[in-house]
Amino acid sequence: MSNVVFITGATSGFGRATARRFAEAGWSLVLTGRRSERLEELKAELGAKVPVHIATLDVRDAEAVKKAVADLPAEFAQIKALINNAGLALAPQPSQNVDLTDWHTMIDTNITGLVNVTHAVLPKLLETGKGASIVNLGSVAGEWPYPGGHVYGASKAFVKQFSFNLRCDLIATGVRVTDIAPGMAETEFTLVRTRGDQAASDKLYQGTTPLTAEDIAEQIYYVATLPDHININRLEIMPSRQAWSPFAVDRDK
Ligand code: NDP
Ligand code: 8X3
Repeated sequence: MSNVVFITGATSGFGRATARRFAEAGWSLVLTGRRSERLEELKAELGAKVPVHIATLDVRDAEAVKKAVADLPAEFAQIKALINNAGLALAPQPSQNVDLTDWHTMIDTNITGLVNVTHAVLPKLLETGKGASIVNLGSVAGEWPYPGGHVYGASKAFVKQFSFNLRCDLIATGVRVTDIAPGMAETEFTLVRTRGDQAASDKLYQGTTPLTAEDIAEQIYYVATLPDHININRLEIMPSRQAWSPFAVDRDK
């Protein structure tokens, strides 16, 4: 039987590219996300190559997550890798101008959602044991502050620390945990963050060379397929053309 990877947020960006990368290597795919049509499209694309199971799923709904995992067909029930990728940023404006609902949506998706899926899938990974992996999508924003990062960055700092703490508990189980922390990557991420402003998204990536979804999918595949005795704790990846800035200083006008 082939290895099974369970991917959240497989309808776009890193998640979709990761589905394609694991399919290329012959893994069976469990693909989840809220947009059913996109899941159907991906199943139509990859289903000829490898077994594909799709489940329309909002990671914020703990009961639905539990049910999606409980309802996995037998052929997909022995999970070897969990890719906790579903996530989003909202409201790039300063904290003082942000709607509370946007903060809640980021917390509910990036923190609660990731925890919901981890809790539901963990027993399957423990059954697999040696060589199983949890790959969590953190961000450079979880390590480095920037204006407008507010709850998004804080949610990704949670992802980092949760990943490290999981490692402590799972040390003797064979289940590995990695926090992958990308910098600027061109996906639908900025379109979501700006609520559909294609011009703003294009402008952000214009005149530079952002990471691609495929770049990150390759890193995810790499950490999940290393020899069993290796655990990459955290992988922070930026485009060569991205780096840090000096500290901001407020001066008298
Ligand atoms: P995309 O917007 O292209 O993809 C995000 C995915 O998350 C979609 O498949 C979306 O599916 C899914 N998603 C969002 N909310 C939910 C939800 N409530 N339930 C289930 N699925 C959900 O962005 P990226 O591919 O760039 O982002 C993937 C991850 O990588 C995110 O966690 C993001 O924070 C992180 N990241 C992105 C970076 C970037 O610059 N692009 C850099 C660093 C980290 P659907 O809408 O169908 O539910
Ligand atoms: C997404 C990358 O730089 O917008 O996590 O925070 S960044």
